Formats: sequence, C-alpha cells, structure tokens
Amino acid sequence: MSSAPRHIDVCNGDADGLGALLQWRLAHPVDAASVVRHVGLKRDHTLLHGVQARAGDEVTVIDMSLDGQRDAVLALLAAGVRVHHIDHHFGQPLPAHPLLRTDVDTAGDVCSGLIVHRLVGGRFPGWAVVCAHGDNLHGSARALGQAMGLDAAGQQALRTLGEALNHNAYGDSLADVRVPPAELLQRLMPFADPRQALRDDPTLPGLVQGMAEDMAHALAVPPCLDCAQARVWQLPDAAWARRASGSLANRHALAHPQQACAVMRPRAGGLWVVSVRAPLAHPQGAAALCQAFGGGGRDTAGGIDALADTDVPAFLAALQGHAWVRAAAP
Ligand SMILES: [Mn+2]
Repeated sequence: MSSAPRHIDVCNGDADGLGALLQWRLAHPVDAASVVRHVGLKRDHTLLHGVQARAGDEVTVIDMSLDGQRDAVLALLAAGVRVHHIDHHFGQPLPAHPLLRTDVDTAGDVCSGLIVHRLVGGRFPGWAVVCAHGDNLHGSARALGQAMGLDAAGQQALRTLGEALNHNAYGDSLADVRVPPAELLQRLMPFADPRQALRDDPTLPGLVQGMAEDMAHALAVPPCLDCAQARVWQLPDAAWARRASGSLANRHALAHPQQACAVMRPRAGGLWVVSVRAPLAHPQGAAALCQAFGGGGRDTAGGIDALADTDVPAFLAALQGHAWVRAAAP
C-alpha cells in the first residue's frame, strides 16, 4: 500500500455540502488514487469518527458542525493530520492548532457553498447558486444568479436542482434515499457548471420527480398545531416522510414568513426527529430553541435528533413562546 499523503474529503451529502466540495475540488484537483471520500446524509454528525488518517494526510471537512466530533478532530491533529474546516453551522470553536485551518461564517445568509465560492475566487458560481437554493437561501442565490447573468429560467433550473439535491440527503439510512449522495458527488464532479450536469446526467430528473412525489404525500398531512406563532406537523413513520421533512419545513418557511414551523417524525424508542425553521421575518433563534432540547443548528434552521415523547408538550410550548429575533434592517 502506498504511503503517499492522502486527501480525505468529508462532507454533508446535501446540495450545499456536495456543491461546496465540488467547487473546492474543481479549484484544487487531486489525484483520484490519493483521495478518500466520506459523504453523509443529513444529521450524520459522526462521519469524522470513521476517518482513518496518518501524519501528512489532509482532511477537508465541509458543511458539517464539528460539535460531537471534537475528539475525532483533536485526535487527527495530534496524529499530524492537517484539517481544513469549511462551514456555516454554529459550533464550539476548536483550539488553535498549526495543522487546523477554519473558514467558518455563521451569518444567516451564508452557506458553505458561498464560503467556498469566495475561497476559490468565484470560479464556479453556478454551483454556489445551487448550494444557496438548497439551503433555502433564495435571496443570496438570486443575487449571485443575477451577478452571473442567469435568466429566470436558468435561475429556476438551478433552484430545482438545489432543492432536489437537498431533498435527496434526508433519510435515516441509505435505504431511504433515491441515490446515495456519495454516488451523486462522483457523478457531478466532472461538471464545472451545474447547467451542464442538468443536461447530461440521467439521474437528476428522477431526483426532481421523486421530490415532487414525496411532497405530494407530505402536503396531504394536516398540521397538528397551527397558531399565529407556529405550525407543526407530525408525519408518519414512512420513507417518504423521512425524506420530506426538510423540504416541507423549507417550503412552509418561505410561504409563511411570520410563522415558525416544526416537522416531527417518529423514530425507534419513543423518540421524535424534529426539523425547526425560524420565521423568515425573524430569522434568528432556531439553534437556541433546539439546543434546549439536545439539538442544534443555525439561526434560521435547527434540528433535534432525539426528542422524547414525554418532552413533546414542553417543546411545543417553547416553540409557541420562543422569542424569535427580528432581522436587522438592510
Ligand atoms: Mn449548509
């Protein structure tokens, strides 16, 4: 086995994670024989624990909070492995270390793909647009689309791609998803422009169609709570529900900017997985709300991986009483 240094890429498998890593590797290509990739589903916050690396290797971690993985990062650094972290999620800062580079920006209108867009000199703006749409940052996505001269149809095509890639990353296991995100990354890697990928890659239409089918199921479920402050859905234990929770929350957030929302779905052991979106008009506080129940996230969007059934009333009360922070005037 070769002892040449390896490049180990670790990313979230949603639109933002894939599109950010794509931009980074298009700008910084590496020999295929020297690269190892770990691509996670949404909420897979343990990928770094599975990384095998040795002194001289470089680990690039994109679109993934290091909370819960600090021990793994510190062990890599102590072993002489370089770590580069590019992200927009809140997390405990890591101690300064000569082998650690961080490019983290938690501003509410920034995603990992936009951070990489800056880092690579804006060379692959189409992917950055896909990333921003995928993370429900449509204002940022449109601003960049206009700057690169996209017309309305082009903007919409990249929005649909971003939403479909994001949608495809939701699920409790690979059995839930239509195309494993690691396979998508391999398929999309040759394309410097996502518009070309839309023309040439045969799997993308199926992702878009599948998202529409999942959303038709989800939109037929009435909310279990609907008041001025918040709307909440409890979805059934089904693969489509595991896939649709994030898209449903994103769609509601756009359509009802004054109302927070939460999408809950059951998991084993009397627990719920919860996706929370702050009201877009008051887009701060989702992470804080979720942290109080063992979850996390960012200002606009948060999640709880394991909410006990007995804690549901307290969560619903907290959601309705939460002090969302109004957006600063532009
Ligand atoms: Mn992201």
